[in-house]
Amino acid sequence: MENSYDVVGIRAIVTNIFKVREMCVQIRKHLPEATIVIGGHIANHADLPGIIDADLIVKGEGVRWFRKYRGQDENFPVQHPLPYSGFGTRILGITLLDSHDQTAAILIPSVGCPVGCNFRSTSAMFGGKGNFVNFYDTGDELFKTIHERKKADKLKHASCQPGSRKLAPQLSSICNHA
Ligand code: B12
Ligand code: SF4
Repeated sequence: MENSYDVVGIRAIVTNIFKVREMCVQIRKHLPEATIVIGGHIANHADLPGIIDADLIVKGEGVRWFRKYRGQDENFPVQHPLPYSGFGTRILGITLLDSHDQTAAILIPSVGCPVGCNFRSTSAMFGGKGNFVNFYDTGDELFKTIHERKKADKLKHASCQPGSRKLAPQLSSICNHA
C-alpha cells in the first residue's frame, strides 16, 4: 500500500455484498489501523453488520455525513466532481478506446427520487418514498455547472439524473443547451 489512509469509504448496493465483504477483509489486512465506513443502498440490508467486518454503516446522504464526521461545515455548497460516464470499457475481451468527446459527464443534482415508483427503493434512505435531497436548487445553478464542465473538457453531451419535481422538466433542455 503506497498510501496510509485513516478512513476507507465503500459505496455499494446489496447485490455486491460479498465483494464488499472481501474488500473489508483486504482492507483489514493491508490497513489494519483504518476505519472502514460503508454507505450507499447496501446500508439498508438489515443483517449487514453480521456479514461484513466494517466500523461504521451509514444510511442516507453521505456528503454531509462525511463533512460532519471530519469536523467540517456540513452545509457548505456541494463541490460536485464531474466524472466521465464511461472509461476503461471492455467488451468481449476487447478494450475500447477512451475518448472524452465520445462520452458524457455525469452530474447528480440530487439523491432519492420524487416520483417514488412502487417497485423501487430509491428514496428508502432519504426519508422514504418520494423524498429526496437536492444538491442544486435552481436550473441556473445546474446550467452554470454543466456549461463550465462542457467547456473545460470539450464535451458534447451531459447526462443528468432527475431528482426534483421542480427541476426534472428543465433537465433535458439544460443539458442540451449548456
Ligand atoms: C446509475 C445506476 C446504475 C448504473 C450504474 C452505472 C455506474 N457506472 O455506476 C447501472 C445501469 C450500471 C446500474 C446497474 C445495476 N443496478 Co443500479 N442504479 C443506478 C441509480 C439510478 C443511480 C445510482 C447513483 O449513482 N446514484 C447517485 C449516488 C451519488 O447516490 P448514492 O449511491 O445513493 O449515494 C449517496 C448515499 O447513498 C450516500 N453514500 C453512497 N455511498 C456512500 C459511501 C459512504 C462511505 C457513505 C458514508 C455514504 C455513501 O451518499 C451519497 C450522496 O448522498 C440507482 C437508483 C438511484 N436513484 O439511486 C440504481 C440502483 C442503485 N441500482 C440497483 C440495482 C438493483 C442494480 C442492478 C443489480 C440491476 C440488475 N439487476 O442488474 C445492477 C448492478 C450492477 C453491478 N454489478 O453493481 C438498485 C439497488 C437496490 C439495493 N437495495 O441495493 C437501485 C437503488 C435501484 C432500485 N431502487 O432498484 N445501476
Ligand atoms: S428513479 Fe424515480 S422515476 Fe425512475 S424508476 Fe426509480 S423511483 Fe421511478
